[in-house]
Amino acid sequence: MSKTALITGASSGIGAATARTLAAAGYDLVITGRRTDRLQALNDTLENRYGIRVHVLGFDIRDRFQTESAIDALPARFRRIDLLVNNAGLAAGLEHIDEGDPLDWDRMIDTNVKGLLYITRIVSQRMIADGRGGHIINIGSIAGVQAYENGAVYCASKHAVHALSQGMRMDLLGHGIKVTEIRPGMVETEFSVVRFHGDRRRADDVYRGIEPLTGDDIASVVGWIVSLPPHVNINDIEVMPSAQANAYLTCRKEDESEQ
Ligand code: NDP
Ligand code: 8X3
Repeated sequence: MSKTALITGASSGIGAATARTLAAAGYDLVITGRRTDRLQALNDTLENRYGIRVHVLGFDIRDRFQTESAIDALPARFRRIDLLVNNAGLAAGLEHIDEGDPLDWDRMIDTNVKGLLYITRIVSQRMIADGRGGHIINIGSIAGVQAYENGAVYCASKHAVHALSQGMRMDLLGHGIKVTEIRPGMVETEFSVVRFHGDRRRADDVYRGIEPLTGDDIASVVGWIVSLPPHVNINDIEVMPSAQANAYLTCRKEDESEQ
């Protein structure tokens, strides 16, 4: 019997790449996000290319009622979820704490922390009720173990994901549900465009002179983790571009045209 994975934030970046990787591995998919046009296009591509079944769920993960209603309304063939990839998330803003915008703080905390909690609660309840175990993969960040200047609230939200991953691993242990945290470094997706509120030049500058990770790089790590036998769990794993040592230190090649 094929397995079903639910991926939050599959309309771009790491989530979309993970959907492609898991589809290629034969998983049926539930893909979620707010931009349902993109999810529908991904749905069509994956069903045609891999012959799997995909279901699109459009909802804002910050809204508990929307999140729970969406999961409750899943068609019967998608109700049994074997793998939950908690990926939806964002950074908004990059400034000192005294200059931060509380609206940005709300978006980050409501999405990265509370949204992850809302969907984990309802999906883990179903996994437990089915009695067949399962696997939850949380996309954390190196910002979950290192704070950096101008990123206090994003880092706090990912520190929360780090703590939640450890806590839920203990809570779900007796139910045969594995919990993995993946902590990426710099991945070139829409992340920085979102962080800088659509300022693409500022976003591009983040990756200037280095080869960042891609969504596919993280997706291939997800693919490897879920390929391991049931008795093996990767608790957490940090994945960085070779040109990055930690949250503060990257080795950039200078652009000769600028000299
Ligand atoms: P993208 O901006 O490309 O993707 C973010 C995804 O999250 C989108 O599919 C978006 O869907 C979804 N999302 C955001 N807000 C909501 C919401 N309120 N409700 C539902 N879905 C939402 O960025 P990435 O792929 O890079 O980010 C994925 C995860 O990886 C995030 O948790 C991020 O913190 C983490 N990460 C990213 C790193 C990077 O350098 N890029 C490094 C470390 C971690 P939609 O807009 O359609 O709702
Ligand atoms: C994204 C990594 O360090 O660019 O989580 O904020 S960082």
